[in-house]
Amino acid sequence: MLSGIPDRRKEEDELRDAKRLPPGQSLTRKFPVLHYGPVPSFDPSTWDLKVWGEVEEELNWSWEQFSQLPRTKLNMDIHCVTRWSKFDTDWEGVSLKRLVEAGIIKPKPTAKFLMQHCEYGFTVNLPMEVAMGDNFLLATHFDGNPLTPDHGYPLRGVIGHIPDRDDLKSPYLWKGGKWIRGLEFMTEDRLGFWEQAGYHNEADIWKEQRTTRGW
Ligand SMILES: Nc1nc2c(c(=O)[nH]1)N[C@H]1C(S)=C(S)[C@@H](COP(=O)(O)O)O[C@H]1N2
Ligand SMILES: [Mo]
Repeated sequence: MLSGIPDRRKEEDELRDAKRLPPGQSLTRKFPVLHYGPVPSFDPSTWDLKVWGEVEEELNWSWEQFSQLPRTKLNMDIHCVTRWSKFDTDWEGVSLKRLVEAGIIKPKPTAKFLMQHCEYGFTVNLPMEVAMGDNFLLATHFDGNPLTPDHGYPLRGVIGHIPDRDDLKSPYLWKGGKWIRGLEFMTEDRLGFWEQAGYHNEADIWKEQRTTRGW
């Protein structure tokens, strides 16, 4: 509706004044879907999540086991490199930080980077200190409901910006992999799928680290 446009602009100006709208971004109230390749199906009897690499103990959780892990809720703003931002989004799932604090996942001191491994070989990398932030979640729910298939059901990484938590690095949304099946802890950094294609490795929303090739 045309009458919605001035409202959207006004809200955008308010968010900019509140320092919540990063440069080059604009507000959307929709939730666009973006990924490469098809949407996988989910079978709870065969699904698993593997944890390997620089950990004291490798793990392999069934869906039932994963569903019993301690749960965390998170409200944050998400920012897509294609220039839309969505504010005050509600997520629920499992926090890597909390799993590590609870001794459920035990990274070795040599673990410096995390690779999220997703269905069909999709990968995305993050430094450990970013993946261990309060703004990174292994999410099963969005807005009180299980994720929809195209947003990553049953499990996705999600990362964004928590207002007033400028102590945390805030990357663009692509740094959360949809349809996660593995967490690999690494000593050295390796580039994920979009990073190999020329997306910026750090992806800081405030520095507009979108790509490395100037497009
Ligand atoms: N498995 C997988 N996860 C992915 C991607 C992908 O291609 N495959 N694309 C990323 C990109 S580029 C973006 S912008 C976000 C989009 O998430 P959304 O579709 O829920 O908005 O997913 C990220 N996670
Ligand atoms: Mo993206």
